[in-house]
Amino acid sequence: MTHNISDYPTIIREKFQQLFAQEALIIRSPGRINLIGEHTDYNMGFVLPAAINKAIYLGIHPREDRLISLYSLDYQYDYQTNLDSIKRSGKLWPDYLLGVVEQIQKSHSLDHGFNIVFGGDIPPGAGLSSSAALECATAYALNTIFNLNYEKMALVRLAQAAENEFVGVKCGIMDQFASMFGKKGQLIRLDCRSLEYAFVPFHANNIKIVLLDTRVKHSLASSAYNERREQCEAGVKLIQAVHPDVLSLRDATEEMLLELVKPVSEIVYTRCTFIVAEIQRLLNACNDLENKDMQTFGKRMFETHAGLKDLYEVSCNELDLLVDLVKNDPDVIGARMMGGGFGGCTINLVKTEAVDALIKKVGDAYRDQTGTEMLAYVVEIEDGTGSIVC
Ligand code: GAF
Repeated sequence: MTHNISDYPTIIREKFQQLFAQEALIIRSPGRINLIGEHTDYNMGFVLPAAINKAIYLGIHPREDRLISLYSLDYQYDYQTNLDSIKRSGKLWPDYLLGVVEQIQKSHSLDHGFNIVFGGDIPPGAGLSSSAALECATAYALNTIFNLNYEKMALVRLAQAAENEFVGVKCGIMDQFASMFGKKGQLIRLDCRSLEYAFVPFHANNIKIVLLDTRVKHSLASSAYNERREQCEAGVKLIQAVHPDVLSLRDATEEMLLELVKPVSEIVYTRCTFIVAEIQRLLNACNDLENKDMQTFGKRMFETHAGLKDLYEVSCNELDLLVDLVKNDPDVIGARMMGGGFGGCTINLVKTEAVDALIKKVGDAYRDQTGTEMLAYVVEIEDGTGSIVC
């Protein structure tokens, strides 16, 4: 069930009262987009994400006992467990919250359980990081109600560790970082090695960020993601035999790949060439932004898509179709698949006056060719995780 975004805090508050007769603290934690720099985070490169105006809203209140009581507004079912028996639920959403509790318990012994009600308007499975948003919301909420004194960066790491260790997806740091640190109107240029970051204003004069949702999520998404990561690590190992100072693909060059990786494994070489090129592409794209050269920036987005499709092989027919349908449209400045891949959304920079017509045109063609109804979200860049005062 979906609700109007502005209603969420009120609906959660009311549901909380109804279920637990308590006044909930409400946390908002947003989804993310990423303009360019895909699969570069776990290779210690750079990314250029931003938090958006689609978010998870989570109400929380401590309990007297050690019970954990969770309720999903959108899926309309609850899940209960105990602080002393946290294990994987085998269900759709509880693991994102329980993984965070498990991480926190590594350094704090919590004395009290808690009640949670949550919901939101981040479409699940669309590649907008609803899971990272839920992890960040949970981490921020527990930190607040139990006065745990974690810095925001520690909460990001904790949320990422929950996804890596409990959920089992070896994701990088981008999604949790963007959700936690997002800032209205600003992209985040994040160095995933040093975790230094800078806000970069998005020169969106007359340009809208339009997400076109394939509505598909192919099942190999998380296994292929972990496999890509392993291939990158394999490439680094081969290079390290001669260049021990190369710690990740961030430090590798095309020459090193040619000389040391290609002779051993063509597939590992192909994956690694994409990453090395993508890290450089992001740096160039940041210069384009600084020069307010959105046309060149947009071209690089198309190049990223081509690399993700042909070299990294994480795209799918539906994503390729959505990019092909806008590729020669003069009102589209740039487009590409976004996030981990194998489904979800494309991100498109579109001239404002052309947005409605473009969505209609692409939606019709997508329906004709796939039989699936495409969805479109025109998103704004918003602040990151925080509590809501209503
Ligand atoms: C997913 C992961 F969670 C991120 O860490 C990142 O690797 C992304 O895919 C690809 O850029 O969203």
